[in-house]
Amino acid sequence: MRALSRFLAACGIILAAGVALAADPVVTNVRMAQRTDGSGLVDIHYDLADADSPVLAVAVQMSADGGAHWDFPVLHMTGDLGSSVAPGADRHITWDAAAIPQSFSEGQYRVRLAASDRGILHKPHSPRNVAITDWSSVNWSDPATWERYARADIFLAMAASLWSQQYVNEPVIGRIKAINPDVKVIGYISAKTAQLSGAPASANAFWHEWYVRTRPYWVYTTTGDTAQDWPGNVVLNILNPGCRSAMIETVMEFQQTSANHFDGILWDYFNSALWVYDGLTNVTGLPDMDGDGIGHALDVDEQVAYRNAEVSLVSALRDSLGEGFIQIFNGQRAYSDSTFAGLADGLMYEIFPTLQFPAPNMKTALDPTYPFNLYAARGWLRDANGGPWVIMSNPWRTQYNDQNGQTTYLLSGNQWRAVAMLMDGYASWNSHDGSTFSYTYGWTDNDISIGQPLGPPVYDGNFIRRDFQYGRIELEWKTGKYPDPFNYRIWALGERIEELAVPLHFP
Ligand SMILES: [Ca+2]
Ligand SMILES: [Ca+2]
Repeated sequence: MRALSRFLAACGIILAAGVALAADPVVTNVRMAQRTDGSGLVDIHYDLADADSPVLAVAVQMSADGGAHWDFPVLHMTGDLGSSVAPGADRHITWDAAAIPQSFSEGQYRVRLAASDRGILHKPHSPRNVAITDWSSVNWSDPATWERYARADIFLAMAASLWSQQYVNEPVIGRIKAINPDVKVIGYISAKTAQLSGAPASANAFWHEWYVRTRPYWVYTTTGDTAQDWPGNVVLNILNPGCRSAMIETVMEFQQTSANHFDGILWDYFNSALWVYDGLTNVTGLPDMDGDGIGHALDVDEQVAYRNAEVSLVSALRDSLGEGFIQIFNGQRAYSDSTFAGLADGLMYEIFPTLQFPAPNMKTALDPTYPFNLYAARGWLRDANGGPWVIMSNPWRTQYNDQNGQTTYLLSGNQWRAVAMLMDGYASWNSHDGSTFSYTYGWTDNDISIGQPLGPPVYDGNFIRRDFQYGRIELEWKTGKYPDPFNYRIWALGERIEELAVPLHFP
């Protein structure tokens, strides 16, 4: 590669969440210079200080365009980077730029360092395809939590958690955004039920208020029982405008009075007809929203009214909280109803790709000739708010024996990232803790940054390829079916940085 020295510039940044009595890490005096001995080595020096932390996590970020984008691949760097760097003057990183297989053009290269005293590595990623789905109970007062969640581009949180009494005066979302102003924080809201557990005054503040306000609008069954779609979740009569108003006013009130202001909400969820879990044991009869004695599943008029009510709910929220308030839909209606999807800023594909897509499910999801493929669905969505966001999430756990005979867990986030890189979606990582429907925080074991896509993916027989500024992705079909639908390889500057070809995985 060519001499870089003319183009190198350096700067330091601080990434730390300040709390009283704790000292933030400080990076200063960042210098970058290529050696003149013909080795091609580049030295990066910096000073690192933190009054009360013996080790810091330091991540390198690079820009090839003078700092406009920080998504240049960070490869072949050794020295004072990683999860345990001691503070001190003249910390030193060596960048063996000559070891990078592909020559890269001259540009305005810059480096910056992100230091964390919470052990979080703020590595670059690209394209903007990283999501987190966490509907569990999280300690939002922990500064490490703010840093961990700030790494995502979009984060689906449980609205009731951040709107609980505990955090009514604690601007958690603001603290996350202080670390990453670009992250979108989206709150989970039920589109059709209230939880019985919200009844007591001691319950979660949001779910209690939701329960109280929607209590007049419970749906009953054809035998007069309380209708539920899931154990403990009472079905609400969204056909009634009063019910929709109660739901939306509750969202508005918490959005305004809480210290935590979401960028938008995730509606969970919209189907073309009411879905009821068939394992309910303590409910008799069939849900009957219009009270005509005909159960919902058999009542065509009621299903039409239900679909219209979903549209009314979305429209009313938009009227109340504005065009700029993001609305993401979970549920299968928007996966194939382009008009309805046109009301959404984003879609969540839950248990991706097992819902919606006919066998072989993953291959169908990426098949341009399938009318409801991911590219098509993305094209139906609104983009006025920075989206669209197509979020693929799957908490199920898959394991296999790798090339060393060891049990290896498949990170579905890594697999779906390959999909997201093809169709400009967002892969959600998950902890895969083994429990059903456990949507909990997870992160990749391999941060990847190869810049922006250069064009659409190219299909060639069993292969799909897409080129990026600094690399490419190659996907090769296997069964086409979850959980092992394809092999893939991701390259950065001519170097293989990730590969999955079960049982092989790299790195
Ligand atoms: Ca510190
Ligand atoms: Ca009915």
